[in-house]
Amino acid sequence: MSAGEENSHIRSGLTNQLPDRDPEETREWLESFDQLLEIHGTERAEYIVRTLLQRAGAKSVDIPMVTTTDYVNTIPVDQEPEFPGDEELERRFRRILRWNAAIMVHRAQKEGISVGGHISSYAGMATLYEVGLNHFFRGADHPGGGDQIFFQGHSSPGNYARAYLEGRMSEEDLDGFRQEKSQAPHGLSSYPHPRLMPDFWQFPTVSMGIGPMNAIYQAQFNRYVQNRGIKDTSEQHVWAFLGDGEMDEPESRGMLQLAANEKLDNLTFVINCNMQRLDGPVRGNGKIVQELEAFFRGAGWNVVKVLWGREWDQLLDRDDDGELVRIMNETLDGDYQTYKAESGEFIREHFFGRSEKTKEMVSDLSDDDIWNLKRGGHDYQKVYSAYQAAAQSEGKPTVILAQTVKGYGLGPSFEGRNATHQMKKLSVDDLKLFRDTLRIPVSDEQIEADPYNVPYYHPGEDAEEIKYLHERRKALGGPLPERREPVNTLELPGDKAYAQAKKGSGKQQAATTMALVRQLKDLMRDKNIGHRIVPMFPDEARTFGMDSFFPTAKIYNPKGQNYISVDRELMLAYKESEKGQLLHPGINEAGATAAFTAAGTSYATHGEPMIPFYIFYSMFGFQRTGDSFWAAADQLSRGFVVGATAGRTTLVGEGLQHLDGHSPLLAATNPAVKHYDPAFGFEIAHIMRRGLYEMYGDHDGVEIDRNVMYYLTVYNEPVTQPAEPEDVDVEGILRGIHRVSVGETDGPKVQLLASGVSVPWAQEAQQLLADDWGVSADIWSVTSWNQLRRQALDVEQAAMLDPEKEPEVPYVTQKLAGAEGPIVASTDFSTQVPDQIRQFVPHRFATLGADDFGFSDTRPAARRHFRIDSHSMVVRALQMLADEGSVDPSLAEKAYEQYQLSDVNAGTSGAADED
Ligand SMILES: Cc1ncc(C[n+]2csc(CCOP(=O)(O)OP(=O)(O)O)c2C)c(N)n1
Ligand SMILES: [Mg+2]
Repeated sequence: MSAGEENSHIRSGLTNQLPDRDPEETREWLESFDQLLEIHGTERAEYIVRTLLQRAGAKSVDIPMVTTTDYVNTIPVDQEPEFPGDEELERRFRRILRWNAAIMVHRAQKEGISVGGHISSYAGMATLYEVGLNHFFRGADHPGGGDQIFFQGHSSPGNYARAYLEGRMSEEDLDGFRQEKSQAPHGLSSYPHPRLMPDFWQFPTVSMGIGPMNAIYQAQFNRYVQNRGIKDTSEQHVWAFLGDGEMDEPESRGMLQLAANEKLDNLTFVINCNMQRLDGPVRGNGKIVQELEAFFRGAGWNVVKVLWGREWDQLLDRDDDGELVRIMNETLDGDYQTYKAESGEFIREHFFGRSEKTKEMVSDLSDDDIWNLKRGGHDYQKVYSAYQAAAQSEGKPTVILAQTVKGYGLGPSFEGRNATHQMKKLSVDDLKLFRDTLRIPVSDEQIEADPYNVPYYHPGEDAEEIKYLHERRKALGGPLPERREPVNTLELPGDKAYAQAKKGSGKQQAATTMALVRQLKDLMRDKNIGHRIVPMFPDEARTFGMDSFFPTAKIYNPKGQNYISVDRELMLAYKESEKGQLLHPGINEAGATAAFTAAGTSYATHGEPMIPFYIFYSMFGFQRTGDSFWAAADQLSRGFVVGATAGRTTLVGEGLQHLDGHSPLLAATNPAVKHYDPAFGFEIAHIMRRGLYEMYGDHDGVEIDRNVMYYLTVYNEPVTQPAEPEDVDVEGILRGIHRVSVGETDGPKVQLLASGVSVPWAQEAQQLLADDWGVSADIWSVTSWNQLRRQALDVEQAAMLDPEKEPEVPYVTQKLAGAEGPIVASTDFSTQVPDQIRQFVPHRFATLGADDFGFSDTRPAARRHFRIDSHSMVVRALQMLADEGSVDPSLAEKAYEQYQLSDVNAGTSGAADED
């Protein structure tokens, strides 16, 4: 790929049809260019043209973009700032870091332990971390607030090794790597997991692709709190360390536009381009750096390439005719990788040997000298220059593309090898070589005595390099990573904020989505927490009736609203503002989940509790972005997620891909998520109030987990919202089940358990059972099948662990203890949802659910198809009563006929309206 070919689009881009208004002047310019080329050669000519292009850009002369530049460092040598650190001292402790990181992983492979780990990634990225940690990354005590650093997941050994040198971790801690329980309290998590090490890690990163997304939204959120006047974050910078392989994830690239559009110059991606992923080369036949350069630049980012160490400077300086740059441009990544797994001699022959001129250039260098021509990502000076350029970038986020060698310094068995990613052990020979390279004072005897327990090395607190290391971190505001939780409680709204929901909807009908939105509005009016609420919706506000928020709360847009809005005259005009409260990520559930995570962890990251309410189409929540919710849970996020338009039959007219019959099950798999499926507005009010209390209430010494996400499924079918009963069973609502109606017929008893939108069907069924069959049904609203199951399992577990003690009875069992007759449980979800409580129910138990894919039809037809409607409940109840001998078996058959249960057109459960 020569520069000329690469940039050919410039010519096509500039094809212009304007007449030449001054041919004479044009000719003079062309002549001077020709002269320049003739006298000073291609390289100089390229340089001048590039400089002119830069100047043109700076003066806003519109020139089509150059998507890639030559395969050399972006920052010219003469523009490199002076490195302010003590390079020798830094190199000294960096060697120790690399030793201890590798030894920690190696020691964890002892016989009988063998818990894995990664050595090579950190070895290759140590300089990238260290330049940041010694000169750029601010700790939490910095006057401007701490930076937020997304460390690469599988490079965690490097972070632990540093914490050891800093005295934050002991040898015992390092020996607890990946043995979290068996070595507790010294266990260390494999990767950055705030949930497992809440004082250390801030951001979970190891699921590839989530780190880049979350970093972008963290940077956006920092601006959001700034613009809304909640916190001055102007000095805080977000840095994300990513692998070149990780950049293959669509999530890694899919949100770049947002960062550019919002001019997030508080964000830097550092991509470690070691040209390798897990199995082998990232782009063996191509050039990942060039690909990423074009991609990021196209998205509007500032791109800084750090490809070559200082040893190359004088060679490039002598490259008058651009021959060296040409072979640099043309060499494939697969070859670059191989060079570093071979030798100086090999590089002389296969790289420099490609052209007589370049061969000649290195004729006076020894093979060792050639071997020591380093990659830019291992050079302090070059990396420092790049970081400074990133820190000073204005108006654009920066990506640093740093070329490195995977397994750097680990010797020939590791460096650049395809298998290096997964190599966890060092042979005795590797250990000795590694020790020699790093100059670690560990003897052959020490290595040979017990090759699995090779000693760590710490030069002592008084060593010059350790003092320096401490000084640097002190000057930058304390250690990193570090997670703090400065604020935990808020003054929460009292009864008044929830009063409306208690009244019900009177004669009108309203969907639970509406009830939730109304409640949210009331909370947003609260003087203490109202401004802390962050409603967010991926382009569905109108679907959920939240367009009513637009004119008052306004949609956050750092640019404000610079156009004449088409609906400006309307009451519910679409209003954007730099102070807007609503986050509208576009049609972007992944982005919204990332925004949720940033807002939901602000209590820790910024010491400013913010309360996200992320409202989405329930089908596109846990199913689509389950991994992001997993990361949100890891990051100890707090907040509310709302699956609106829930149910497999309720979202009328939509089809297979919209109809959610299983999100409660997906939510159940996330231990930090509490799912509720409320039927009525007053239940919603109690649930939201409890959620806020758990997250930010004063717990008065009682241990209650604050790090929870409340997931509420709400529906768009209008139903009669009853007023809250006088004797409302609040505890029942919050723990998962409460009785909403007692059957008053004098006859056999049955219990109808329902949740969400199926409670009204149970109400119809109660009536039918009484009127047509003389059966008395009680109705229970099961607000959380998931929580009932969890509590019951906890109780069983406790009983197993303490057999002497009188076992506690699960809550659901207690609640249903006195209830008579069989149980029919139904939901608008699949049967697995209610089936979760089956073993804890002391009754005959049948579940009705929508188990197949959803489809488009009217609500009554769909519910009849799945046999979950009120008539199906009646027939099922009669069958069960017959099984028990409480009614004549012919009743069920009669009911089946009478209600035409086999006819989908005979169903009546469900309104035709939407809300
Ligand atoms: C979503 C996801 N898929 C797969 C993995 C397993 N994995 C861990 S590291 C890795 C290779 C990473 O390569 P790269 O991003 O280039 O990192 P580096 O070369 O710096 O180690 C893979 C596939 C993962 N962590 N996350
Ligand atoms: Mg890589």
